Amino acid sequence: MKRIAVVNDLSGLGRCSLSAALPVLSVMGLECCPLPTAVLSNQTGYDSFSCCDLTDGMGAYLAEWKKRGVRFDGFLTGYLASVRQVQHIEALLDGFQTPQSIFVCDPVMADDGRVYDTYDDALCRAAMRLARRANVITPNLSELCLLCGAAYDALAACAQDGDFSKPAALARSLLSERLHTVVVTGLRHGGEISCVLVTKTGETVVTGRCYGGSYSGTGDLFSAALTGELVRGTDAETAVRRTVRFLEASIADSFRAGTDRNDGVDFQTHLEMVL
Ligand code: PXL
Repeated sequence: MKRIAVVNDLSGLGRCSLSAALPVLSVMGLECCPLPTAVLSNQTGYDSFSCCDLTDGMGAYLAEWKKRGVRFDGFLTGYLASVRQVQHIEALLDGFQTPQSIFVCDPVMADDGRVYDTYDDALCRAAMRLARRANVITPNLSELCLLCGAAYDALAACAQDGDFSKPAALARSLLSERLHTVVVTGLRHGGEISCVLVTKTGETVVTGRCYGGSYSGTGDLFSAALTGELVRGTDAETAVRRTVRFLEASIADSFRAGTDRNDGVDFQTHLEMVL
């Protein structure tokens, strides 16, 4: 069975991070091995939360994995709480990444042109360093701009009109021998939301209907389903199409049910879509 190491937190409520990756990758027939960065009562969008930071334990955790001689076919990283966590992820990659494995990095840093409050300059630099080691990245438009040193506003205005030529060109400029796939996510225009997939061989826009605002955990569900597909050997375009359909169905249900955005989306009833 193929095995994927997923570095993320475990949040008791919010259907995000490891609570999203574990069911999705398991249903796909893959072994999801969590490297938890923190345990929270609920994701941080709610009014309050408890958090137990596990950074200090990450080194010993990895040392045990190394002792066992475990091999991974894929790696997935997302939200980062500190530069020290990035250093542990780099140790994970140093110890286990192979030419055959796929590292998918969701370079979480910003949204709507604003860097998240919890990301200072040092953490952004570390997140970008990590993204440079990836084979696949899934930035939103704000993160793409940070990765490329580009200004956000003009690009966002074009994207809102459904013109994705500039994000596609920026994504292409990031491709390297190692980084072969960039998926720019969450491009809203009119009543739709698109992803732009850029690979060495082409560009594709995949569009779904957009329901309501943004829901907790959708980025984590997206990166988990995409990673699972790519590790299973699905081509990038099919992988993105299936992932977008899965998210679209899950978000549609939550929208119709009036689910609070903090509670995440009703993906559990659509897991057969990624079986
Ligand atoms: O889904 C992203 C995410 C993951 N983990 C925690 C979060 C969030 C988003 O707010 O708070 C703890």
